[in-house]
Amino acid sequence: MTDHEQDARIERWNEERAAAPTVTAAELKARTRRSVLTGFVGAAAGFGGWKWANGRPRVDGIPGPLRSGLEFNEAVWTRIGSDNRLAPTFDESDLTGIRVNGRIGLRSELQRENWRLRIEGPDGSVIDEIDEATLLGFDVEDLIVEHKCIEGWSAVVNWTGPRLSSLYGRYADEVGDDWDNVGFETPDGEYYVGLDRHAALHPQTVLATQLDGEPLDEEHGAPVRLAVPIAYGIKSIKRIGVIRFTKERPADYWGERGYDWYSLH
Ligand SMILES: Nc1nc2c(c(=O)[nH]1)N[C@H]1C(S)=C(S)[C@@H](COP(=O)(O)O)O[C@H]1N2
Ligand SMILES: [Mo]
Repeated sequence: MTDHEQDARIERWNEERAAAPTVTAAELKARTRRSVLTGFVGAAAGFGGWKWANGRPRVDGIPGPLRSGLEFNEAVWTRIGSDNRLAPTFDESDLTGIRVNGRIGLRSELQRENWRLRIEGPDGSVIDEIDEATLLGFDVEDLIVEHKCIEGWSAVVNWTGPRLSSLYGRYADEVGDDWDNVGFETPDGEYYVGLDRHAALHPQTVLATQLDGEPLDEEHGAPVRLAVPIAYGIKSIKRIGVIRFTKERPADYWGERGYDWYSLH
């Protein structure tokens, strides 16, 4: 694919996004509240569930049990209204340093010289296996953003590495356009996350090879980890071994354990 074709493709996606219905925050609340209330009240009426919901503490005037339904729907709706929204960026003076959190998929010893990043297409074919030197040859994005963990802490971090969209650009001919999601796995398959196309192609979604200006160390995910500033930290998988462009929604470690699949914040 030529640069021109690539540009045309990106332009078309941006137009598709711009043409997608957007809702204001107020509309969103009203719409979501309405759909939650009709859905929940309808289902609960026969069981006396409405009475139960009404007896619970209220948050923002909505009974507690309905509130969690609202939050779920908001997470879904937020995607639609926020397509071009960027996560806030910070200054170097705001950097806080980041702890090591989560070692799932990092337990086996890493042999750097044998490590490869495998790229797979929608039909399951292996498109390329990139070594570290090749990965370090990509143009990079440099971002200072907040990393938010669902456990309730956050840190301001500087991520450096190629945009995932640049990687896709490099392989767009082979990968094609017949995909809606991207799945990522550690080399041992123990940790895995999925991003939808929007999160994957978001300009702040990067394959980070540096943290706070230094090469990533192994506990933070060397040789390469994902940084997805529009989503919670659970999506920022460390030590990526496989990137798979797929039609289906990929398996997601924390999604399978009850967290919202999108986990946007
Ligand atoms: N492979 C792998 N990646 C992972 C995790 C993990 O357990 N294993 N934990 C996630 C969570 S919950 C967070 S908050 C961040 C933490 O990244 P850090 O250790 O660089 O702070 O990594 C994410 N990526
Ligand atoms: Mo996290």
